[in-house]
Amino acid sequence: MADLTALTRQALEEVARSTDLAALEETRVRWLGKKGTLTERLKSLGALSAAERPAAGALINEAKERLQAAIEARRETLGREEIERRLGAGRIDVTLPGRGEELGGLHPVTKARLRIETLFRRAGFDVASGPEIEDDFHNFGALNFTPDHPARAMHDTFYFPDGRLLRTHTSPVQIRALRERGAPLAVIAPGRVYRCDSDMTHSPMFHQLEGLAVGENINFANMKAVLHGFLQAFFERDLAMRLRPSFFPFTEPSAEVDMSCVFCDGKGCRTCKHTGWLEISGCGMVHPNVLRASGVDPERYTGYAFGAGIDRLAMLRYGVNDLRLFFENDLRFLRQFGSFGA
Ligand code: 2NM
Repeated sequence: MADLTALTRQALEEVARSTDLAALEETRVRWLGKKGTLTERLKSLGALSAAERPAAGALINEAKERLQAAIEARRETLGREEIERRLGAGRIDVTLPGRGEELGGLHPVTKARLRIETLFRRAGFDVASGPEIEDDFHNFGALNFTPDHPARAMHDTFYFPDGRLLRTHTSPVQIRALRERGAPLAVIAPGRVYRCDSDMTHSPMFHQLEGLAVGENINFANMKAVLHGFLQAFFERDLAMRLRPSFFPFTEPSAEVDMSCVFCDGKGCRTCKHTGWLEISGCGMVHPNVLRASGVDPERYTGYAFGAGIDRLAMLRYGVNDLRLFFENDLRFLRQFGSFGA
């Protein structure tokens, strides 16, 4: 048993030198496994005399227990280190954005609308909104449509069984604003409108921009300046504008607004059908009947109003040649407008 002390010291050193759990396990098997050095020692007790056996057995067992305790302690240390190392290596910053996250963007019609709102706000207009389901009075009656006006027909307007309807323009928003706030007033009303119409160039739902300014000295020249200023700001270029006589129930006089073609600068191309002009809007001085229906005295106040298609404005600004692209929501199309802003 003389060498047992030396053997134990050697075993303990090997345990201390085991730098990972696998190495430690190898050390344990080498000393305490079925064919381990200390196990062999215990087996060899049989060769000793009965008198020597108990003392020798006690010494070997004591060495075995010391070694087991040392291995257990070392295993705990190495296990803790292993956990610390893994936690350190795989540290997660939960505030980082997720992998592969795609940024969304605004729909081109939304971008156009926001741009329009910004420009008109800059010119002193409020932005108003209202219900898409309207009644006859706000959509037609107050706007000086005669009871037999063709726009009221079932084949032009979507009606509900109770007589209400999907607004066919955003004029009712302006009627509501005028009745609620009175004159003077300057508002635009952008929004969805609905008509029984669907082909290459017409969608049953589309987006309209209307504007209304009412005051004591509002005149046709004010309207012309505001519309021209808006078009040049929206398209970010100098362009010509012209007015042609027209007719609407709610304005008198009325006019169509043309602007010089943004694609050929008025020289003539396919988009402007070789005329050099694009029809972009309708406008006019608010009919006295409309002011009266909104509780405004037409002897004291005058006003101008205009209407244009936001989808068409968006097509011209972003160079989109097919209206239907706006309503199909094909991601390959929409991704081309990926960034925010106008
Ligand atoms: C247009 C053309 C001309 C218009 C009229 C009104 C209201 F409500 F004030 F009477 N809002 N918008 C108007 C005038 C709309 O669209 C082509």
